[in-house]
Amino acid sequence: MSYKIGIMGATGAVGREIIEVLSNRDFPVEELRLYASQRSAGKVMETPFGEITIENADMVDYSELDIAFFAISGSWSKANARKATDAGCYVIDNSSAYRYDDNVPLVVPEINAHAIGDSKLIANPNCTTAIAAIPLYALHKEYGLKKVIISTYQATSGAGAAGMNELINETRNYLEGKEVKNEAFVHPIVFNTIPHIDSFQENDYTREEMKVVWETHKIFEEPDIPISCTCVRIPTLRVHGESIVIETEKPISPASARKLLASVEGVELKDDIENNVYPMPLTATQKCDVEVGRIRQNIVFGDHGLEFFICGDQILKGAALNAVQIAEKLELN
Ligand code: 2RA
Repeated sequence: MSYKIGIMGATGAVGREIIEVLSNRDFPVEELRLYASQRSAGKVMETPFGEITIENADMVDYSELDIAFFAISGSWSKANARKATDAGCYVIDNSSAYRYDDNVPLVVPEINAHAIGDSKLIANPNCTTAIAAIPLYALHKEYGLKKVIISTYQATSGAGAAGMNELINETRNYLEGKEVKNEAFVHPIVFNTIPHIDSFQENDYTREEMKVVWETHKIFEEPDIPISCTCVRIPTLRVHGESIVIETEKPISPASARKLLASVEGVELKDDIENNVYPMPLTATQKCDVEVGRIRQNIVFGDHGLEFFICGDQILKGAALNAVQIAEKLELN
């Protein structure tokens, strides 16, 4: 059996990556249709499935599709998702529009594929959450998470192709002594770090930081684990790094955690400090697995505490790969 697939937002960084992932994972595609704004409609895209003419995303007949990947904006998803599911099409939504809706499953397939049930609309988590969830859930199952504190080092790809281009252009302009103009980020990102991603909330955390809390609770089905996060944008292209400190219910040692994590689907253990091997954006780029390393006993929580660093490709596990993995779990007729 193969399926009619639509990608909404096909010209964006995530949309383009979904096309590649569908091809790399041999997803059974009968027909691939690409959609974007009116501005891009009519242009032709080279894809592993051949040349495809982009169609206007506001003119879709969803009854002609089995699965639609939404990689546009939250407001666009809100306006279109139910239209699509009412027409019998599955929607995998990459925006935050439905992530916190109790009636819509939020899924990392390695963890909670069961949550999909018979829902035709499935939300894909925020990249920062999805990447951290892979090692964290395995540690939670084995040792019980009592507290989680995360600090992130997020790539410009989080703001899409515009964010990546801004880093490249600002760097070029800076080195050529030209004026550096920022648009995608609230400050210049070249030679800078910005502790501000998404909007500030009433509690002075940003929405990006609270997404990690809300989404991890929902995916783990554990609403009471205390989680805190600080999200920082750094001048890298497409991999998010995260420093994670956990306090656990049961005693935990770096050796036992390493042994466990080495066997977890979606984790690549990179933890050999003698040889300077640890997770880095340069090595995690274009990788499906999340690199995990710098595993050590946390000196605050002692034998109930662990500290480690992870790097995950924001466009892959943080978006496109997770979305396609969700599609692989759908029970399509
Ligand atoms: C970011 N997490 O990195 C966001 C993208 N979804 O900006």
